[in-house]
Amino acid sequence: MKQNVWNPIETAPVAELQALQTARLIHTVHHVYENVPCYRARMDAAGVGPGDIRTLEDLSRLPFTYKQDLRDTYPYGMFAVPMEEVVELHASSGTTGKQIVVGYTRGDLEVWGDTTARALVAAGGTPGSKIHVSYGYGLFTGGLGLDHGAKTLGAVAIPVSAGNTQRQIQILRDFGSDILCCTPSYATYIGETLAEMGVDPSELKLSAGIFGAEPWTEDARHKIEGLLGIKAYDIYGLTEIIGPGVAYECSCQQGMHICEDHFIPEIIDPDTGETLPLGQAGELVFTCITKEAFPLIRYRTRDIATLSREACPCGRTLIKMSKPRGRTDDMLIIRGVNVFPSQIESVLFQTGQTSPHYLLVVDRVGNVDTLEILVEMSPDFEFDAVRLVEQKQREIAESVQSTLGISAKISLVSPKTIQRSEGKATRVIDKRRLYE
Ligand code: DLL
Repeated sequence: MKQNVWNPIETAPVAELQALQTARLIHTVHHVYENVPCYRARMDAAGVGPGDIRTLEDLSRLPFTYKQDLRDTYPYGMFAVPMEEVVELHASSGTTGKQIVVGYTRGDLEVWGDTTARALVAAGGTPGSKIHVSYGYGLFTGGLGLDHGAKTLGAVAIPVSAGNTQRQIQILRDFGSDILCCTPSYATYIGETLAEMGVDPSELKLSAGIFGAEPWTEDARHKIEGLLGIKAYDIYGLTEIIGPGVAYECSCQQGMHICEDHFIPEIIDPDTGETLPLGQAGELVFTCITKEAFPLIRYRTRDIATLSREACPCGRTLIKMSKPRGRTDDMLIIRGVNVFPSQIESVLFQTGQTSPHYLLVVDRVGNVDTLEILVEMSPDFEFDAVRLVEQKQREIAESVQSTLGISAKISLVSPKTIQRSEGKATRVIDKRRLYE
């Protein structure tokens, strides 16, 4: 099932790719050592000079970069070029702490456009396709990231940005959008609104969606595909590395291909920092090897995933990453049990008659952690029948207990009571943080 690819490097022999990575890594290590005081100091302290990095194996000799480093050098301390060469800035606030700022040269924007164009082509995009971008425009990288890709491809960017959902649907229908780009939670919201407005998905030209910026499950994929009548593709990225387009899915959907000609991935044990073999789950770490303005070395993403070099039927040779299970800092520890919100989402989908909308409320009563799962029932659920509600709550509690090993209070709530998201959904309220 060979597919169209945007850039021939996507299907290059691995040896060729690795030779390219090696040359680019050597160049970047010199670049950061000469231009970023933080890297020079780190490398000096670790006793590694740029001349010591000659092969891909040498990468592990370099020190890690942490989000805290970017905060400590806020706003421009990690920039590796003078501001005269920077043409765009973006920022990410994250859920906690000071925001970080990233910059792009003209060359960096070309790389970014190329990587997101790969994602668009992998989802069936061609020059002339209408790309409806409902990721937020502004300092968030989602909107402009896909926009750069659409223009690079020669497709038509429709910069709708997030919000005003009924208008989104009008534009989808009237403009004849082919590919929808937004977060999976917003795609669900758009799909539900479509149904409420009585618009049949067949009235749209939409064939695919490119959804990312937050974790989502395979069940969520099927739900969105049904609501919108499309094939749903995953896309991964983070502001610090470039934004969306670090990795993207092809139609085989056996993982996301990492643009490893630009970003070298590693998986490490988050506790020891030790590099783990392919296939083992751990923290994703990226090294940028072509960035000019903001090249990060061994950046700790905190995302937990696996890597695979298994041949992909699409013909791409780029290494694949699994859907990130979540971030180490999103992982909840409830009475000593580690659980990611996405694992709870899977259980909720499997119990049926629930909608994809839920909220986890974690608290501490006395010295004991408590978990309450608010979950919306689908509109066809008979809410008035108390016995049915109690039975469903018990059923979900038992599934959570048997699958994840934690007890939780389940509260079924009526449809449309959990707030909808136009960007990244808030799934957790951890009240324990208030006591820290
Ligand atoms: O979310 C960039 C982006 C925009 C990616 C649009 C895809 C589409 P940040 O706001 O810096 O950047 O957040 C990055 O979001 O470290 C992951 O934890 C999470 N994330 C991004 N894509 C995915 C995905 C953008 N496909 C953080 N699946 C990352 C799961 C994702 N988590």
